[in-house]
Amino acid sequence: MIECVALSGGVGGAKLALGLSKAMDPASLLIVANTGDDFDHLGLRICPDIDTVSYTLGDLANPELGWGRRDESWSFMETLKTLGGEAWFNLGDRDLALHVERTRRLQAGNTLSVVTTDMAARFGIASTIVPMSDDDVRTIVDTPGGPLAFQHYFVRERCEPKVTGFRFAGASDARPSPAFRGAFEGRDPAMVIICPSNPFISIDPILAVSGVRRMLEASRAPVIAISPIVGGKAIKGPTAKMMDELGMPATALEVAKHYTGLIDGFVLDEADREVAGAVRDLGLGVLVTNTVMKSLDDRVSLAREVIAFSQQVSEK
Ligand code: FO1
Repeated sequence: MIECVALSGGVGGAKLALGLSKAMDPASLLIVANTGDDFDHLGLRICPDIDTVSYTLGDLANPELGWGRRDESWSFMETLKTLGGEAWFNLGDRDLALHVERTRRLQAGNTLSVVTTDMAARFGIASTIVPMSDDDVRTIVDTPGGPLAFQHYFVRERCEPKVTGFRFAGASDARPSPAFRGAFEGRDPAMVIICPSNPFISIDPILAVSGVRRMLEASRAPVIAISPIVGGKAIKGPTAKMMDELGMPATALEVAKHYTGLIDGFVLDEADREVAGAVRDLGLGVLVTNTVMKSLDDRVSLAREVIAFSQQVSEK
Protein backbone atom coordinates (compact mmCIF):
# COMPACT_ATOMS: atom_id res chain seq x y z
CA MET A 1 0.00 0.00 0.00
CA ILE A 2 1.52 3.35 -1.03
CA GLU A 3 1.69 5.85 1.85
CA CYS A 4 4.00 8.41 0.28
CA VAL A 5 4.27 9.59 -3.32
CA ALA A 6 7.48 11.54 -3.95
CA LEU A 7 7.90 13.57 -7.15
CA SER A 8 11.56 13.79 -8.08
CA GLY A 9 14.07 15.05 -10.59
CA GLY A 10 17.76 14.07 -10.40
CA VAL A 11 20.34 14.72 -7.68
CA GLY A 12 18.49 16.78 -5.01
CA GLY A 13 15.30 14.82 -5.39
CA ALA A 14 17.12 11.50 -5.24
CA LYS A 15 18.83 12.50 -1.97
CA LEU A 16 15.52 13.15 -0.25
CA ALA A 17 13.95 10.06 -1.85
CA LEU A 18 16.75 7.99 -0.30
CA GLY A 19 16.09 9.63 3.09
CA LEU A 20 12.36 8.89 2.75
CA SER A 21 13.08 5.24 1.93
CA LYS A 22 15.02 4.97 5.20
CA ALA A 23 12.57 6.97 7.31
CA MET A 24 9.50 4.83 6.49
CA ASP A 25 8.63 1.35 5.34
CA PRO A 26 10.43 1.50 1.97
CA ALA A 27 7.72 -0.64 0.34
CA SER A 28 5.17 2.11 1.04
CA LEU A 29 7.16 4.73 -0.92
CA LEU A 30 6.45 5.43 -4.60
CA ILE A 31 8.99 7.65 -6.34
CA VAL A 32 7.73 9.27 -9.53
CA ALA A 33 10.67 10.40 -11.66
CA ASN A 34 10.66 13.16 -14.26
CA THR A 35 11.15 11.84 -17.79
CA GLY A 36 11.10 15.20 -19.59
CA ASP A 37 14.93 14.94 -19.71
CA ASP A 38 14.83 11.57 -21.49
CA PHE A 39 16.21 11.36 -25.00
CA ASP A 40 17.46 8.98 -27.62
CA HIS A 41 21.20 9.15 -28.10
CA LEU A 42 23.49 6.81 -30.08
CA GLY A 43 20.40 4.66 -30.64
CA LEU A 44 19.82 4.27 -26.89
CA ARG A 45 17.04 5.52 -24.61
CA ILE A 46 18.62 7.58 -21.82
CA CYS A 47 16.49 8.37 -18.74
CA PRO A 48 18.74 10.53 -16.51
CA ASP A 49 16.38 11.18 -13.60
CA ILE A 50 15.09 7.60 -13.34
CA ASP A 51 18.71 6.45 -13.36
CA THR A 52 19.93 8.99 -10.80
CA VAL A 53 17.11 7.96 -8.43
CA SER A 54 17.73 4.24 -9.05
CA TYR A 55 21.51 4.47 -8.64
CA THR A 56 21.09 6.58 -5.48
CA LEU A 57 18.64 4.19 -3.81
CA GLY A 58 20.68 1.22 -5.02
CA ASP A 59 23.84 2.73 -3.48
CA LEU A 60 25.50 2.78 -6.88
CA ALA A 61 25.53 6.54 -7.60
CA ASN A 62 28.58 8.58 -8.51
CA PRO A 63 28.74 11.24 -5.76
CA GLU A 64 31.28 13.44 -7.59
CA LEU A 65 29.40 13.74 -10.87
CA GLY A 66 25.86 13.64 -9.46
CA TRP A 67 24.87 11.38 -12.36
CA GLY A 68 25.94 7.94 -13.55
CA ARG A 69 27.54 5.16 -11.49
CA ARG A 70 30.43 5.12 -9.10
CA ASP A 71 33.48 2.92 -9.83
CA GLU A 72 32.90 3.81 -13.46
CA SER A 73 35.29 3.34 -16.38
CA TRP A 74 35.16 5.25 -19.66
CA SER A 75 36.66 2.96 -22.33
CA PHE A 76 33.55 3.23 -24.51
CA MET A 77 33.64 7.06 -24.57
CA GLU A 78 37.41 7.20 -25.11
CA THR A 79 37.11 4.80 -28.02
CA LEU A 80 34.07 6.59 -29.44
CA LYS A 81 36.07 9.84 -29.50
CA THR A 82 38.93 8.22 -31.45
CA LEU A 83 36.34 7.12 -34.03
CA GLY A 84 35.02 10.67 -34.40
CA GLY A 85 31.72 9.80 -32.67
CA GLU A 86 29.41 12.14 -30.79
CA ALA A 87 31.15 12.67 -27.48
CA TRP A 88 29.33 15.59 -25.80
CA PHE A 89 27.19 13.28 -23.64
CA ASN A 90 29.24 10.96 -21.44
CA LEU A 91 28.15 7.38 -21.02
CA GLY A 92 30.26 5.34 -18.61
CA ASP A 93 30.87 1.67 -19.39
CA ARG A 94 28.71 0.33 -16.54
CA ASP A 95 26.00 2.93 -17.10
CA LEU A 96 25.98 2.02 -20.80
CA ALA A 97 24.84 -1.52 -19.99
CA LEU A 98 21.65 -0.14 -18.43
CA HIS A 99 20.85 2.00 -21.50
CA VAL A 100 21.49 -0.93 -23.86
CA GLU A 101 19.30 -3.32 -21.87
CA ARG A 102 16.52 -0.76 -21.33
CA THR A 103 16.47 0.07 -25.04
CA ARG A 104 16.27 -3.62 -25.95
CA ARG A 105 13.35 -4.20 -23.59
CA LEU A 106 11.48 -1.08 -24.77
CA GLN A 107 11.94 -2.18 -28.38
CA ALA A 108 10.60 -5.62 -27.40
CA GLY A 109 7.38 -3.87 -26.34
CA ASN A 110 7.81 -3.43 -22.58
CA THR A 111 6.69 -0.18 -21.02
CA LEU A 112 9.19 2.15 -19.34
CA SER A 113 7.39 1.46 -16.01
CA VAL A 114 7.95 -2.29 -16.32
CA VAL A 115 11.61 -1.87 -17.28
CA THR A 116 12.23 0.68 -14.49
CA THR A 117 10.62 -1.33 -11.69
CA ASP A 118 12.46 -4.48 -12.76
CA MET A 119 15.82 -2.67 -12.81
CA ALA A 120 15.11 -1.18 -9.36
CA ALA A 121 14.38 -4.69 -8.01
CA ARG A 122 17.68 -5.90 -9.52
CA PHE A 123 19.46 -3.05 -7.72
CA GLY A 124 17.91 -4.35 -4.46
CA ILE A 125 15.61 -1.34 -4.01
CA ALA A 126 12.52 -2.01 -1.87
CA SER A 127 10.67 1.18 -2.90
CA THR A 128 8.89 1.52 -6.23
CA ILE A 129 10.42 3.84 -8.82
CA VAL A 130 8.33 4.71 -11.86
CA PRO A 131 8.43 7.23 -14.69
CA MET A 132 5.84 10.01 -14.54
CA SER A 133 4.39 8.52 -17.73
CA ASP A 134 5.01 5.65 -20.11
CA ASP A 135 4.31 8.06 -22.94
CA ASP A 136 7.07 10.29 -24.32
CA VAL A 137 7.20 13.81 -22.90
CA ARG A 138 10.15 15.96 -23.93
CA THR A 139 11.21 19.19 -22.28
CA ILE A 140 12.05 21.95 -24.72
CA VAL A 141 13.97 24.98 -23.51
CA ASP A 142 13.12 28.24 -25.25
CA THR A 143 16.09 30.57 -25.66
CA PRO A 144 16.66 33.82 -27.62
CA GLY A 145 18.49 31.67 -30.22
CA GLY A 146 15.47 29.36 -30.63
CA PRO A 147 14.21 26.20 -28.95
CA LEU A 148 16.67 23.60 -27.67
CA ALA A 149 16.05 19.95 -26.85
CA PHE A 150 16.64 19.57 -23.12
CA GLN A 151 19.96 17.69 -23.15
CA HIS A 152 21.30 19.99 -25.87
CA TYR A 153 20.59 22.90 -23.54
CA PHE A 154 21.74 21.18 -20.35
CA VAL A 155 24.80 19.17 -21.33
CA ARG A 156 25.90 20.20 -24.82
CA GLU A 157 25.40 23.95 -24.21
CA ARG A 158 26.19 23.63 -20.43
CA CYS A 159 23.04 25.62 -19.50
CA GLU A 160 24.71 28.72 -20.97
CA PRO A 161 21.88 30.06 -23.20
CA LYS A 162 19.45 32.39 -21.48
CA VAL A 163 16.10 30.71 -20.94
CA THR A 164 12.86 32.44 -21.91
CA GLY A 165 10.49 29.56 -21.15
CA PHE A 166 9.89 25.81 -21.17
CA ARG A 167 7.55 23.51 -23.03
CA PHE A 168 6.77 19.85 -22.43
CA ALA A 169 6.07 18.31 -25.82
CA GLY A 170 3.61 15.43 -25.61
CA ALA A 171 2.51 16.19 -22.03
CA SER A 172 -1.11 16.97 -22.86
CA ASP A 173 -1.51 13.60 -24.61
CA ALA A 174 0.49 11.64 -22.02
CA ARG A 175 -1.16 9.63 -19.22
CA PRO A 176 0.36 9.28 -15.76
CA SER A 177 2.08 5.89 -15.42
CA PRO A 178 -0.15 3.09 -14.03
CA ALA A 179 1.51 3.01 -10.59
CA PHE A 180 1.32 6.83 -10.32
CA ARG A 181 -2.41 6.74 -11.12
CA GLY A 182 -2.90 3.67 -8.96
CA ALA A 183 -1.51 5.42 -5.88
CA PHE A 184 -4.55 7.74 -5.96
CA GLU A 185 -7.20 5.19 -6.89
CA GLY A 186 -9.50 3.89 -4.17
CA ARG A 187 -7.50 5.16 -1.24
CA ASP A 188 -5.33 8.29 -1.08
CA PRO A 189 -1.69 8.15 0.00
CA ALA A 190 -0.91 9.80 3.35
CA MET A 191 1.30 12.43 1.71
CA VAL A 192 2.69 13.75 -1.55
CA ILE A 193 6.22 15.14 -1.36
CA ILE A 194 7.63 17.45 -4.01
CA CYS A 195 11.36 16.85 -3.61
CA PRO A 196 13.88 19.74 -3.67
CA SER A 197 14.28 19.49 -7.44
CA ASN A 198 14.27 22.24 -10.06
CA PRO A 199 10.61 23.42 -10.26
CA PHE A 200 10.81 24.33 -13.97
CA ILE A 201 12.61 21.38 -15.52
CA SER A 202 12.11 18.57 -13.00
CA ILE A 203 8.72 19.04 -11.32
CA ASP A 204 6.71 21.07 -13.88
CA PRO A 205 7.07 18.30 -16.54
CA ILE A 206 5.48 15.84 -14.06
CA LEU A 207 2.69 18.31 -13.28
CA ALA A 208 2.15 18.90 -17.01
CA VAL A 209 1.25 15.26 -17.70
CA SER A 210 -2.46 15.19 -18.46
CA GLY A 211 -4.53 14.62 -15.31
CA VAL A 212 -1.68 14.88 -12.77
CA ARG A 213 -2.67 18.25 -11.30
CA ARG A 214 -6.30 17.13 -11.10
CA MET A 215 -5.21 13.90 -9.37
CA LEU A 216 -3.19 15.81 -6.75
CA GLU A 217 -5.87 18.45 -6.23
CA ALA A 218 -8.61 15.84 -5.81
CA SER A 219 -6.54 13.88 -3.30
CA ARG A 220 -6.94 14.45 0.43
CA ALA A 221 -3.21 13.88 0.86
CA PRO A 222 -1.29 16.97 1.92
CA VAL A 223 1.14 18.11 -0.78
CA ILE A 224 4.44 19.29 0.67
CA ALA A 225 7.25 20.94 -1.34
CA ILE A 226 10.85 21.37 -0.21
CA SER A 227 12.68 24.42 -1.52
CA PRO A 228 15.63 23.70 -3.84
CA ILE A 229 16.74 27.32 -3.26
CA VAL A 230 18.70 28.02 -0.09
CA GLY A 231 19.90 31.55 0.68
CA GLY A 232 19.29 32.70 -2.89
CA LYS A 233 21.33 29.86 -4.42
CA ALA A 234 20.51 26.47 -5.86
CA ILE A 235 22.23 23.60 -4.03
CA LYS A 236 23.12 22.18 -7.46
CA GLY A 237 22.18 23.00 -11.01
CA PRO A 238 20.75 26.00 -12.80
CA THR A 239 17.55 26.75 -10.79
CA ALA A 240 18.73 30.18 -9.54
CA LYS A 241 20.13 31.13 -12.96
CA MET A 242 16.82 30.20 -14.61
CA MET A 243 14.78 32.21 -12.09
CA ASP A 244 16.99 35.20 -12.74
CA GLU A 245 16.57 34.88 -16.50
CA LEU A 246 12.80 34.44 -16.17
CA GLY A 247 12.70 37.72 -14.22
CA MET A 248 11.91 36.19 -10.82
CA PRO A 249 13.89 36.77 -7.66
CA ALA A 250 15.87 33.57 -6.93
CA THR A 251 14.33 33.01 -3.50
CA ALA A 252 12.59 30.23 -1.61
CA LEU A 253 9.50 32.47 -1.38
CA GLU A 254 9.30 32.62 -5.17
CA VAL A 255 9.45 28.80 -5.34
CA ALA A 256 6.57 28.63 -2.84
CA LYS A 257 4.60 31.10 -5.02
CA HIS A 258 5.33 28.94 -8.08
CA TYR A 259 3.57 26.01 -6.38
CA THR A 260 0.68 28.01 -4.90
CA GLY A 261 -2.70 26.39 -5.54
CA LEU A 262 -1.12 22.94 -5.51
CA ILE A 263 0.76 22.61 -2.23
CA ASP A 264 -0.41 22.71 1.39
CA GLY A 265 2.96 23.01 3.07
CA PHE A 266 6.42 24.35 2.25
CA VAL A 267 9.77 23.45 3.76
CA LEU A 268 12.52 26.05 3.71
CA ASP A 269 16.02 26.26 5.04
CA GLU A 270 17.14 28.02 8.24
CA ALA A 271 19.02 30.41 5.95
CA ASP A 272 15.65 31.63 4.60
CA ARG A 273 13.88 31.91 7.96
CA GLU A 274 13.04 35.56 7.25
CA VAL A 275 10.59 34.60 4.47
CA ALA A 276 8.67 32.07 6.63
CA GLY A 277 5.99 34.70 7.43
CA ALA A 278 5.53 35.61 3.77
CA VAL A 279 5.15 31.91 2.88
CA ARG A 280 2.59 31.53 5.68
CA ASP A 281 0.73 34.54 4.22
CA LEU A 282 0.30 32.51 1.00
CA GLY A 283 -1.92 30.22 3.10
CA LEU A 284 0.69 27.49 3.45
CA GLY A 285 1.96 25.53 6.44
CA VAL A 286 5.68 26.22 6.91
CA LEU A 287 8.56 24.16 8.28
CA VAL A 288 11.93 25.86 8.74
CA THR A 289 14.80 23.40 9.12
CA ASN A 290 18.19 22.38 7.73
CA THR A 291 17.45 21.29 4.15
CA VAL A 292 21.05 20.94 2.94
CA MET A 293 21.69 17.20 2.69
CA LYS A 294 25.42 16.54 2.91
CA SER A 295 25.40 13.19 4.71
CA LEU A 296 23.08 10.20 4.79
CA ASP A 297 22.03 11.30 8.29
CA ASP A 298 20.99 14.70 6.88
CA ARG A 299 18.80 12.95 4.29
CA VAL A 300 17.10 10.71 6.82
CA SER A 301 16.55 13.47 9.37
CA LEU A 302 15.10 15.85 6.74
CA ALA A 303 12.84 13.02 5.55
CA ARG A 304 11.65 12.36 9.12
CA GLU A 305 10.89 16.05 9.64
CA VAL A 306 9.04 16.29 6.34
CA ILE A 307 6.92 13.22 7.22
CA ALA A 308 6.04 14.65 10.65
CA PHE A 309 5.28 18.04 9.07
CA SER A 310 2.96 16.48 6.48
CA GLN A 311 1.04 14.81 9.32
CA GLN A 312 0.68 18.19 11.08
CA VAL A 313 -0.49 19.85 7.86
CA SER A 314 -3.07 17.13 7.19
CA GLU A 315 -4.53 17.47 10.71
CA LYS A 316 -5.32 21.15 10.14
N1 FO1 B 1 25.32 15.56 -17.28
C1 FO1 B 1 26.36 16.29 -17.71
O1 FO1 B 1 26.50 17.45 -17.31
N2 FO1 B 1 27.27 15.77 -18.62
C2 FO1 B 1 27.15 14.51 -19.08
O2 FO1 B 1 27.97 14.09 -19.90
C3 FO1 B 1 26.07 13.70 -18.60
C4 FO1 B 1 25.92 12.37 -18.99
C5 FO1 B 1 24.88 11.61 -18.42
C6 FO1 B 1 24.76 10.25 -18.74
C7 FO1 B 1 23.74 9.49 -18.18
C8 FO1 B 1 22.84 10.08 -17.30
O3 FO1 B 1 21.86 9.33 -16.77
C9 FO1 B 1 22.94 11.41 -16.98
C10 FO1 B 1 23.97 12.19 -17.52
N3 FO1 B 1 24.11 13.54 -17.20
C11 FO1 B 1 25.16 14.29 -17.68
C12 FO1 B 1 23.19 14.20 -16.30
C13 FO1 B 1 21.89 14.64 -16.90
O4 FO1 B 1 21.85 14.79 -18.25
C14 FO1 B 1 21.30 15.88 -16.20
O5 FO1 B 1 21.85 16.10 -14.96
C15 FO1 B 1 19.84 15.69 -15.97
O6 FO1 B 1 19.13 15.45 -17.12
C16 FO1 B 1 19.24 16.88 -15.22
O7 FO1 B 1 18.44 16.35 -14.24
